[in-house]
Amino acid sequence: MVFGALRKLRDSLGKTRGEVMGRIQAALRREVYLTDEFLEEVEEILIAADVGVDASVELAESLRRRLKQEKAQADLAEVTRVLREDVAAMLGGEEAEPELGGPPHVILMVGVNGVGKTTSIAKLARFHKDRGRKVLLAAADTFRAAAVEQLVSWADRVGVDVVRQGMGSDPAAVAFDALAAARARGHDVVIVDTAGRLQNKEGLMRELEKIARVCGRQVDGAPHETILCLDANTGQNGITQAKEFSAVVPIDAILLSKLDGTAKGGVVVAIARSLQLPVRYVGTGEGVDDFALFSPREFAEGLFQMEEPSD
Ligand SMILES: Nc1nc2c(ncn2[C@@H]2O[C@H](COP(=O)(O)OP(=O)(O)OP(=O)(O)O)[C@@H](O)[C@H]2O)c(=O)[nH]1
Ligand SMILES: [Mg+2]
Repeated sequence: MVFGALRKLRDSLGKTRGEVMGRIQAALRREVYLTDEFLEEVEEILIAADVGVDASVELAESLRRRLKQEKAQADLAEVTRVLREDVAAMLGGEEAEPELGGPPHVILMVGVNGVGKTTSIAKLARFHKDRGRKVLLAAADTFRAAAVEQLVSWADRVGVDVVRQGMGSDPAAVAFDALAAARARGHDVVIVDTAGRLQNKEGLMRELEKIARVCGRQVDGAPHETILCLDANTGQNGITQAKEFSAVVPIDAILLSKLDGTAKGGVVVAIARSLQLPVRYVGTGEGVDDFALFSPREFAEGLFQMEEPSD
């Protein structure tokens, strides 16, 4: 199961990998030596994959330093190896299971509209259920029509409980009810769904603050894990979202969704560098199992992996 999950992360990087490695390979066909032009091109390729300017410059610089010492002639296997090692080191650590608070361990899922919060909640519910925990979902997106039904339908499919109220009711009240229910019925994990909100909409952002505060009144230290869901396709814009959300509720971890559909998977590096926040989970497809704990090593290997020669 663990190996399957790791393969998902690697597979989901297919588009980004194809783009990055294809271009590096093409550049190497033209340049036999590690020239400045080649290194600049690597830098550009990384920036195009949304690795971020600072990290891209640093990675190209390290290639120059490390490979010039070893040999001047550029070799794809060597370039790939150094990039892998450097990116893994930049991201640091190994994948880690989340530490649980509570009980119940309270997770608050936040993010802008349509990034994949509700789908990711279903995946996360499955993740905890697979570990033998009793999970309860709180349908605190009472804003968007059909949001509650969407969550209830996921809860049914995954086989976990859900607390709901009517459309338009106070989301903080739904969270309050859910936590009370979890305490009464012995749930280990509560995951609170929230409405998508643009980071510059003051009223909705205040509402988020209120939801978090109400959780803290019900359960000590709650929310224990506030997860910001970012869509990998939005690339660098995700960093702005993270900064704005962090100003309202302290974010503990990033869940990067839709890694499967993007050639901009390098944004993981940019996020890790410019925010002091770990990317802890990734979404690798639309299904409930298309989910993985983020592994820096697996990510680096998945990104810089030589394709089978096609000619
Ligand atoms: N390919 C892919 N699609 C995803 C992933 N995660 C979510 N989606 C899709 O993204 C779309 C939006 O997902 P939702 O879970 O409804 O997003 P949301 O953030 O809850 O949206 P709002 O509640 O409207 O703010 C759906 O079509 C999902 O199937 C993923 O990891 N990969
Ligand atoms: Mg939703």
